[in-house]
This record gives sequence, structure tokens and C-alpha cells, in this order.
Amino acid sequence: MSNIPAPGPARARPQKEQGVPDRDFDRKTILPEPDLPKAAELIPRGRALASEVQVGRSAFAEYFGVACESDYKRQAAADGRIMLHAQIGYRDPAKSRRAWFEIHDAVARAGGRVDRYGICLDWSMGYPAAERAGRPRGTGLILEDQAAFAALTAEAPVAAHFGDFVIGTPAAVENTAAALRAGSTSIGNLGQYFTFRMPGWTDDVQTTAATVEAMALIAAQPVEVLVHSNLDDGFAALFVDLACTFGAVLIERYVVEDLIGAPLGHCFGNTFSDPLMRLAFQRALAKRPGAPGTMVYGATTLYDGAGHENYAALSSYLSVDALAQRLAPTGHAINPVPISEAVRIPDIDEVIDANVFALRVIADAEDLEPLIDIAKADRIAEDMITGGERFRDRVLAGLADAGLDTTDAFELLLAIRRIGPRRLEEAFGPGSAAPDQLRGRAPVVRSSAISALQRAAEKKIAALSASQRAAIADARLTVCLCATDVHEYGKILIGEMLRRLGVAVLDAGVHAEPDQVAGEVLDGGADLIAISTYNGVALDYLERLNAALRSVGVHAPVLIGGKLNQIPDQTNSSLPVDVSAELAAAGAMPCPRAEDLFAHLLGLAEDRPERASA
Ligand code: B12
Repeated sequence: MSNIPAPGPARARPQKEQGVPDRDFDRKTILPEPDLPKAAELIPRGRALASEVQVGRSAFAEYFGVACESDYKRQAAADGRIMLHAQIGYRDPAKSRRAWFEIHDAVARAGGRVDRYGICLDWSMGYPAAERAGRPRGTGLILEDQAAFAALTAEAPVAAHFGDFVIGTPAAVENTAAALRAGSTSIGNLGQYFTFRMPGWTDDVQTTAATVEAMALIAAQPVEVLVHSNLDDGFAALFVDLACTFGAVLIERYVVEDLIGAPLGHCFGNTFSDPLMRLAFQRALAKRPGAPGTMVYGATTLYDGAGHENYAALSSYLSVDALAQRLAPTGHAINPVPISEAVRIPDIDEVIDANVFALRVIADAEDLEPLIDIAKADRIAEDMITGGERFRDRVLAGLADAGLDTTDAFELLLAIRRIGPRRLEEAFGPGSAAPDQLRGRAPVVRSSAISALQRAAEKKIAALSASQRAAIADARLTVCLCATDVHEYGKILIGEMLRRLGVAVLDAGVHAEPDQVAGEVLDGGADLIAISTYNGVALDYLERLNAALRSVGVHAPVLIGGKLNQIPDQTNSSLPVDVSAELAAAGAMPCPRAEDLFAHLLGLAEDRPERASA
């Protein structure tokens, strides 16, 4: 039986919880601007746009005779059919169109069906079209105009999920309009709204206003269109308590469904590497159903290198996801991520291989059911729900006490984005106070992502001898640490290692602009700059940083790790190439492993023995 309810009236507003303790939140510090836009103006403006922008015809809707993907998902759930989701997004639109056709065709010939494609637009698509020229580009697909959007979705009858760099970006309204006209009925990504930043774009008021307006345009469509949110792209990847992640589901439903009136479908999975937690989270969603889920993303943090051993992870998470959908369908398609994803964007034949592999896993999954302790997963799911409801109520009550209007979607979204996951969890997390634990609370359901990084840091520094550790600590070094984009795990790992070694950290944050890093180094006097970068912009970033350091007249050695690649400017290739040699030529030290840090710290310690006695 399906757990997806038919569309219905909005749920009752959550009750205000009395006596929320903790930190002093204050409207004046969170939203100091005197004249912010009001949701009461943005929502009618977005709705009015629906008179000229409506869901267009698509090969998918026509072939299956459905009005929207939600109807298709409900039918698949009722039929007990497990759906497949594949990601597509090559820089070259012609290659992306070919992928759209070839993956569908090859999987059909293998006896299966790819139900939906998630389109990886390039992050530069998040800038308004009029301001896109000259902005930094990542590794994804760039669609120049409406015709390019429509040409893509016409290639085969597969649901078009415009999941990234649409909602939540400065270009939210125009990209949503283009996606709708191309026949898409699942558009995101609200998760990105909370955490992603476009380099050089600081206007979060405009981004929030565009996001609210775009969701209102979706709400006013004549057919059901899902607002999509990937929780792992949002705060979920950074919460230490999975109850807060479930709370994020409830808070987002309140904003999108109750305040704006659009249906909201969630995705989770990238960072859910523990099979039991993965199953429990899906069970929690099934127990508190909303609109159909979009997809369960592959547990990509389990992949390591490009070796075939990644098939073990692929098989393990697909089995859990297939079984979970068989037992309690929530509308989520499952997502076989090619094993090469850890190294680069997978090629077309690799996406086909992963999907054909998934067909077999799906067929075999029901045999696993007797081995699984569903009752245990359900107990954890109940804890996630109770803790999540408490988190939602405490956040809303706390923000109302701070003087925010929690019935205004604009104000609520902007406040939550500005406050960020750490402060929200510290102040309103549902766990009991525990000053010695991260975020000062005992998590209701501990997330594995952050604690695994702490364990990894501990293990890595154990490789140093006691005298090496003492030499580093005695040198009283200072490292300026930053991430160039949303990927924060590399930075967290390096930060944990530095702290354990007694090195002072100047934290320049995530999405750190080169000017800001240079400023930190100038003010704080760093001995070393440590950069973690993943979005395929390593070389451009280093060149801009070198220029920024020169302009303030400081110098410090630069270590750079993460995904050190970039799509070359003078090529029409869709795949990024390694730029480690170019980074070294530009004066940085490329670090493929976290341990590479040690040699540089020891070198600095040796050069500055006088600090020990200073
Ligand atoms: C987790 C993850 C995410 C999470 C990030 C969560 C978070 N808040 O941190 C989420 C889901 C949010 C995400 C989003 C995206 N991601 Co992502 N993500 C990953 C993933 C799976 C793991 C990266 C990671 O954190 N690893 C953990 C770290 C600790 O380990 P590591 O990477 O092996 O790092 C080692 C070394 O490099 C070194 N190191 C790292 N940093 C540093 C720094 C220093 C100074 C030193 C010394 C060493 C060092 O130490 C580590 C241990 O030895 C990778 C794929 C993969 N398996 O690697 C893709 C990947 C990095 N993502 C990718 C992409 C494209 C994206 C998106 C653009 C996708 C999209 N369309 O939305 C967005 C980003 C958008 C944006 N605006 O920034 C691409 C990058 C493509 C490329 N450059 O070729 C990858 C490679 C996946 C792929 N093949 O397509 N992602």
C-alpha cells in the first residue's frame, strides 16, 4: 500500500512550545535591514506569473498519459514498482541530450525503466542570465535558452527533475519558468538555498525573494508540481543529530506547504552511509507522509577512489533503498550512482552499467527482508519523529520570541539561512544538554557523518610520533583554513586534525572568497593557508587568491586539497582534468591526502624553533 496521501488541505500549524531556553536570538541582529520584502507581496507576484508561465508538454507526460510526475509516482507506489533515478549533466548540451536518450534506451533493452533524470545544471546557471557572463563555472550543464531546456526533455519519455541551481539561487524565478515550460513537474533545490553560495554574490535578500516567488509560481500551476529539497544539500550534512534532520523536513513543509501552498518532496541519502539510519529515516518519512518523495540519493560518501570495490557500497545501499520502498513506498525513486563518481562526473556508459546493476539488486531485495530487524528501525524512526517535532517547535517558538514573524515565509527562510545549522542545533536541538559534546547536546539519533570525521582525524594524527606532535604544538603555528564551496567535510577533517595538534585555526569559513581569505591572513598573521576545494575551480581560485594576497602585501604558503580539477577553458570537453601540476606551478602545494599536511607543519616547526621558547 502506498504511504503517499492524495493532495489535500494544508496541515494545521505547529503548536508554539512554551519556555524555549538557550541563546539570545534577536531580530535586530538576524535581520537588521529596515525594509525587507514581505512574503505577502512576493507570493501574489509569483502566483500572478502563472498566467503566462505554465507546465509545458513533455515526452514523459504524453507517453505515460499523466498530468505530472506526482501522479506517476503514486501509480508506481500502488503497483509496487520501484523507480530509478539517474543524474545527467554534461557541460556539452549535445552530450547531455545523447545521454537522455541512450540511458533510457539501454536500460529498457535490459528489461528496466529509468523513470526520472536529475539534471545537474552548472552552478553558474544560478546567476541571473543577464549577469552570467564572466562568472566562474563549475563542471555541470549550461543551458543557454528556453529551446535548450525543451530540447533536452524531448529526447525520451523520462520525467525531468530540475533538481539543482533553480530554486534557492538568484536566478530562481527565470530558471523555474524555463523548467516548467520544458515540462518539468519536480523542481529544486530548497536544500541548496540554505547552504550554497554563488561566488561573488552576496545579496541573500534578492536570493530569498526570488526563491519565495519561484515557489509561489509553482504553487499556482494547474497541475501538481513538486518543490524538491535535497536534505543533504541543506543542513542535514552538518547536523550531528538526525532528529534535527527530520525536524528540517517538518520546518520546510511548514514554510513551503503551509505558508506558500506548494507541495514539497524531499530527497536524502548522500551522507546517510549507515544502513540502519538510512532505513530508519525512510521509515520516519513513511510514518509522517507528505507529497511524494523525489529520490533517495546514492550514499556517495561511501565511495573511495574509482575501484570496483565501490560496487559493494552500491549494492549495499541499493538493497536497503529497494527493500524500504517495497515495504513502505514513499514515492522516492532509488539512485544507482556509478562507481566512478568519487573521481569525476561519470560517463554515459557508466550510468547505464549502474542502472542495469540496480535492476538485479531490486529483483533480489525482497529476499533480504527476513534478515532485517524492522522493529529496530521503527524505534529509531519514532525517536527521529519525536525529536524532529520538538526541534521544529523549538525553532519556530525561539524565532518568534526573537521578534521574527514566523508566518512570513521570506522572513523565516532568510533567518534560518543566516543563523545556520550549528547555532540552530546548539540552541534548539532536541537532545539534552551535554556541554562536553559537539553542539553542547547529546544527540537523540547520532548522525555518522561528523563523528566519522572526528574519528578519522584522531586516527590520522596517531601516525605522528610524540616528539613530532610536540614539535608542532611548541611551534605555536597558525593556519588559515577555508573551503571554496559547499563541500565542508575536507575542511572539518583538517580543522579537527589541526586542533588536536595544538595549531591555532583562523577559520575563513566555507564559500570563502579570496579577498576574505587574504584579509584573514593579514589580520591574523597565518603561517599557512589550507584550502579544501571540490567544485572544479581549483586553479581559478588559486590565481584569484594569489592576486588577493599580493594586493594586501602578505605571503603564506598555500596547501590545497579536495578535488583538484577543472574543465579547461579552451575545450569543448565535458569532463574536468586534474590541475595539480598547474597548481604547483602557480606556487601552491597540492595535497591528495590529509596526511600531506604533516610534512608542511613539521617543516614550519623546524624553521621556527624560536617560537617554542617565545
Ligand atoms: C559529500 C559530497 C557532497 C555533499 C557535501 C556535504 C558538505 N556540506 O560537505 C553535498 C551533497 C552537499 C554535495 C553537493 C555538491 N556536490 Co558533491 N560530493 C560529495 C562527495 C560524495 C564527497 C566529498 C567529501 O566531502 N569527501 C570527504 C573528504 C574528507 O574526503 P576526500 O574528499 O577524499 O578528501 C581527502 C583529500 O582530498 C584531503 N583533503 C581534502 N581537503 C583538503 C585540504 C587540505 C589543506 C589538505 C591538506 C587535504 C585535504 O583529505 C581527505 C582525506 O585524505 C564527492 C564524491 C566523492 N566520493 O569524493 C562529491 C563531489 C565532490 N561533488 C561534486 C559536485 C558536482 C557537487 C555539486 C555541484 C552537485 C550538484 N549539482 O548539486 C554540489 C555542490 C554545489 C556547490 N555550490 O558547491 C563533484 C565535483 C566534480 C568535480 N570537481 O569533478 C564530486 C566529485 C562528485 C562527482 N563526481 O560529480 N556534495
